[in-house]
Amino acid sequence: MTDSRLSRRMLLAGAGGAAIAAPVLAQKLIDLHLPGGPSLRPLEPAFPGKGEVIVQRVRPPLLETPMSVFREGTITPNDRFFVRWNWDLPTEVKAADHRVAVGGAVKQAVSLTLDEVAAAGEHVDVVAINQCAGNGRGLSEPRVTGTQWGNGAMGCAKWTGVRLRDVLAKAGGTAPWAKRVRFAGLDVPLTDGAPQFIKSIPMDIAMRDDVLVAWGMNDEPLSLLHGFPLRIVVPGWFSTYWVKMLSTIEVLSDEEDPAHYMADTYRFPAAPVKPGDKDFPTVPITTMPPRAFITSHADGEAVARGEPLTLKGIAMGGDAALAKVDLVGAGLELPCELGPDEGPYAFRRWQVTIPAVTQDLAGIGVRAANAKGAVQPEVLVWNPSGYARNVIERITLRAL
Ligand SMILES: Nc1nc2c(c(=O)[nH]1)N[C@H]1C(S)=C(S)[C@@H](COP(=O)(O)O)O[C@H]1N2
Ligand SMILES: [Mo]
Repeated sequence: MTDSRLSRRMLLAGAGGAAIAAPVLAQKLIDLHLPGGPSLRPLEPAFPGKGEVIVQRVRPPLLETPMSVFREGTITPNDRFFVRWNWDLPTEVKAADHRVAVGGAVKQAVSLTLDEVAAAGEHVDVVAINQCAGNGRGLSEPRVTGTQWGNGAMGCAKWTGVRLRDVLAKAGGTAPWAKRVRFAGLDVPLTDGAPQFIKSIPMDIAMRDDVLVAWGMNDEPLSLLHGFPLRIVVPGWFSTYWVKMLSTIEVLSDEEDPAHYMADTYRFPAAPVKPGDKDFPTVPITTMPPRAFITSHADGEAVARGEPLTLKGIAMGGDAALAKVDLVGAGLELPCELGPDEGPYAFRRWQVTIPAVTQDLAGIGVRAANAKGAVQPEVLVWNPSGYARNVIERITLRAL
């Protein structure tokens, strides 16, 4: 894609219509099988700018991808991709007026147009999973507060952009004492004095080859919902760091970032806690652990007794390549065959055949392990915000 075509497409998208939906009256409901609370959600066939998605909240939008979307392929279509905004988003962003301020511990603060960002360096494609740190939170037992997501707050796309480090170079590079790089977007807080959505990553992560300031999502310009015109992409890290509608890049001189969404939320207990525990030390949510899902069959489905059964699904390594996937449970432990490798941060398909189903398959699941040796745990690592769920997901199939 040439730069001028890129800019033209950016401008076209920027002139586009409203991203914010009028409240929808969904005809259909979907059961997310959330324990301990209301489990039905509207399945909206045509949320503005989207295809069929689960509406968790209209404004600010929280849209979930139905698990059926993950049945085929490894790339999540843009119109089915989950959406999460902490605060509201502007209904229009004019590409021609948009600037990205790059400042803080840099040689010379600059304000860059979209063309300047696009010309900052080589254009890079990365296939990577964007997963909310709270994905699967609604499945926590006991229940925790926050968006009651099923497992559909994740998706995999091809992201196109320039390297963040090339954008930092436009400001003459960072100071030798620079410690972190901080991002903010055009979010519109809904109440006075509400904290701004600001996130930051350590310098060594910011300098990685595959950390991008991206404008492309599956060969289309980012939609407003996904952060038009630019967003940060940090492969292997939870998407809380993937700041959308990027308007500010600030290089910090301190190791610790006091911003609300760094210091107070999106944190995980430093050591295991029990429901009710208080005042325990926490660490920021950062990298993703491995996960795997059965997509060919749903919990409770009937399968043919005495016949072979092929199960299929998707898996991810998290912050390292997927190493293996095993089918476990109901007295089985079978290695799964892995599909094509689309890069360490992408979904990868798996499949396995049980030679003959002799009984109900109670509590079967798939267990992913990654190249760093992380393996999905048997038991949920419960935490009060339901972050980083990666317990083995189990279903029961009835033999008929
Ligand atoms: N500007 C901005 N960027 C943001 C957020 C936000 O509230 N504002 N939410 C983050 C969180 S918590 C998630 S899970 C992802 C969701 O990305 P998506 O909507 O493109 O799927 O965006 C991240 N980037
Ligand atoms: Mo998130």
